[in-house]
Order: sequence, then structure tokens, then C-alpha cells
Amino acid sequence: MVPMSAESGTALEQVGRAASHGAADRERLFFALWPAPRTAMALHALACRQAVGTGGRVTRKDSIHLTVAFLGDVPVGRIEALLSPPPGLAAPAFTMAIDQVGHWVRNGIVWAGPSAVPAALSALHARLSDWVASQGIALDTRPFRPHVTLLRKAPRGELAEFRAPIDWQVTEYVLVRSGPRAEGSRYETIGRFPLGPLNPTDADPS
Ligand code: 2AM
Repeated sequence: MVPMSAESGTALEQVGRAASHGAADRERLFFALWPAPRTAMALHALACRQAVGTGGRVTRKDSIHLTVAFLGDVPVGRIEALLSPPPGLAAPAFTMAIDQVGHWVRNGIVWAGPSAVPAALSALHARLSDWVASQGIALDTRPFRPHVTLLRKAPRGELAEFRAPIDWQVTEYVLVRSGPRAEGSRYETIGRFPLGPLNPTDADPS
């Protein structure tokens, strides 16, 4: 696990400080895939292109992600254990083709996702969910619908044609804290966990 912040102290100390300053005894957390800059840029460009037809608020480039397991509001005392997932839980690294977009009318989200969910992603979701549940944290039981939120509050479903798949090489997953509402939706990565070696046939030649 690699703590991730410019502030001093470990990720856990920072969470503790935030809790004591903000009087919060819970933190909103989720495990996610966070794209490397080139993939984030491609997803952001896709969001901007879709926004022309759909309207709505484009997700910031540095906030683009795919949630693997949403933990909700977790008591601060439980966070330390979540920073040490068992190593056996990690699936091998994988490449995921983001090749479709959609619009959910009920919540105005325009999303992108893989038409074929990689087995490694399903396995990671299942193992993480089981492990988190074993830590006494109740997870949403709705079916896993892997997606990247491109736009929020999009009033129209006029989606632009998808040009070419975005190949996302997934080599790690992260634990993310959702910042206090007063600061807007700010995400902070508090733990990074590598996946197993990438299958050589999956490697990006560039
Ligand atoms: P969204 O982008 O579709 O809103 C931080 O809020 C992340 O957790 C987002 O990726 C968000 O998905 C996801 N999220 C929020 N509430 C969730 C829930 N009840 N179940 C699954 N994912 C959720």
C-alpha cells in the first residue's frame, strides 16, 4: 500500500486529522480503478464530445474513475484494516476496452463502460466485496454495473457515436476518500494496491 497525499503523515493519520478537525466520525470511501493520465485524457475528451448533445456537467479529468466497490460512510476506526487488503485478493492486471456510452435518465448520468466486462474485473469486485463484508461493512447488493461517469445532470440522451475503444491498462486499484461536501466532490486516494503481472499478450506496445 502506498499512502498518497502531498500533506505530511501517513494516509491514516491524515484521515484521523480530517476526522478530528471536521468532527466526522465516518468517511465516505470506495475502491476504484483510477486511469493513468493518457487514459484519463481520452475519457475526458469523450466526455466533452458527448456533452455537446447531452448537456450536463463534465467530470473533471483528475476525478475520472471506475468504482469497483462502494463502501459508503465507514467508521474511522475501521479504515486502518481497509488499507491492508489480503494480497491474495488481487486479480492479475488486465486491459479493458471502454467501448460504449449510455445515458441513465433516472439520475442524468452519461457514462462510458466496457461492453464485455473483463473476468479479472468481475473477480476483483467479487473478492473485494466479500472481504469488505467480512470486515463488518455492508455493501450495496445491487448488481455490479462497471461504468465511468462522464457527465452529471445531463438532461438529454443525444449520445455521439462511439469512434474507437479506449484501451485502459489496469495495473492497480485504489481506496478513495470522498471529500467533505463543503469542499465540493473532492476525491483523495488513501491507498494504492498493485494487481498481479500483466499478461504479456495484453501489454500496450507503445
Ligand atoms: P456514480 O459516478 O455513478 O455516481 C463516488 O461517489 C463513487 O461511488 C462514484 O463512482 C459513484 O458512482 C459511486 N457510488 C456512489 N453511490 C454508490 C452506490 N450506492 N453504489 C455503488 N456505487 C456508488
